[in-house]
Amino acid sequence: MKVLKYLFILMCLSSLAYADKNIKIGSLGKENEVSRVIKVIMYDNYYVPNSFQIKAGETIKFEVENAGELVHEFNIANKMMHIKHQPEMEKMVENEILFADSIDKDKMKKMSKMDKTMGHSHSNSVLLEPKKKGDIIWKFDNAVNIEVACNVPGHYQAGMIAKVNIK
Ligand SMILES: [Cu+2]
Repeated sequence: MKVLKYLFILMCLSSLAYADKNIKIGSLGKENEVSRVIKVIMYDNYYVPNSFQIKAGETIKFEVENAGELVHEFNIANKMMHIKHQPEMEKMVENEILFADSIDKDKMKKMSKMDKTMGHSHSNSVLLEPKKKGDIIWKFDNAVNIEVACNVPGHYQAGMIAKVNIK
């Protein structure tokens, strides 16, 4: 019996990992399909609101404002994608593209010609300097483990995460 239980737990764990890797996080939405606008304010290091209730299939326009004193990201993904994205952000810091409170956009453009990851052009993300605003339109699929998070080095670890509940 013990072995069976162990096997069952193992199967659950591996299917979870599998689901996370192949999960659909949704897709870039179209302006004319927007069913709801949600205003989000980013502070150091949290979001207001800090959770979102979404209906599966809904297209949301997030109007994001950075009211903090640091650069922040509004990135819609699952945990695994966030963790994967973090070294890219670290590389942007190392290459002096991303600073605590600013982004060197000229350098970002130049570097992205050599290394695509340096361009930070992800459809599921907006990266904003303090006092800047940005929009992101996202069509949500019925998915689990979706979270909005900031992957500027240290911020995810500091808890800059907003839960997304899709029903
Ligand atoms: Cu942040």
